[in-house]
Amino acid sequence: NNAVKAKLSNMAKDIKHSKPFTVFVEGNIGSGKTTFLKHFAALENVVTFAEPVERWRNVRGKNFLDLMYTDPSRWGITFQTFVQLTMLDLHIKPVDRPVKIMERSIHSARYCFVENLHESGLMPEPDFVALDEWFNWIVKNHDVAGNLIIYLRTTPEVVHKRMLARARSEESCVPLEYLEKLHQLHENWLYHRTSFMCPAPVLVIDANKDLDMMSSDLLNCEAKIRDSLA
Ligand code: DCP
Repeated sequence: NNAVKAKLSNMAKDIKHSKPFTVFVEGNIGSGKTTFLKHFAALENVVTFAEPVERWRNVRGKNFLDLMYTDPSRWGITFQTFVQLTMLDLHIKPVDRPVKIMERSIHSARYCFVENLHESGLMPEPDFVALDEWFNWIVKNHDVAGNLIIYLRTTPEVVHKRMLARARSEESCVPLEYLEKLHQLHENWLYHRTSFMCPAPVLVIDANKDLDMMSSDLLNCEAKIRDSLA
């Protein structure tokens, strides 16, 4: 860990451009993004932004995440509009360090979650179109691009077990089938690259194993970030 800190510290001194090297950590629900991010949060030259789930759970006293799972056809647009806003807020937030690492992005919200609601017939067409128009406008008018995507690749069965074990109340009725659909959307986007445009090069990591077995993967990610900056 100290070696990594020292390397990143040197890297920071070498940085000449002001836009941070921006990394998106992507993967299915329960793939370990939050824990993965915590490792990088400890490094002094990195700023991490966890996904603002707590903001989604309390929007002026209303739990939008819960509303979405309770009645996706009615509240999917409400929830995803707010997700889009909070993700944009993180994308454009200025940082004073050379590396910015975000948990998810506005891209996975659109290409995985909104796509899933739409494909499953749970989001009415006009709701989808309104969200998509907003998304296209944002991508055109704001800098939401990244430099690297770290894809925590899992199987739906593994993340299903993790999701049940952590027992987030809103997710209690999320079936394996829902995670399978999200998995396929992540796979087509980031692994097979057959669906939507990737906003950055992708580093794929086997995230079925526990994080304590992933130290070499973490170092690999560090190296990738460092090399790209060199
Ligand atoms: N969610 C959603 N639509 C989005 C983003 C997230 O419906 N555009 C939902 C899915 C989950 C919750 O919000 O119920 C949080 O999802 P994430 O997979 O982004 O975060 P986790 O905390 O599950 O990630 P991890 O377990 O990998 O740390």
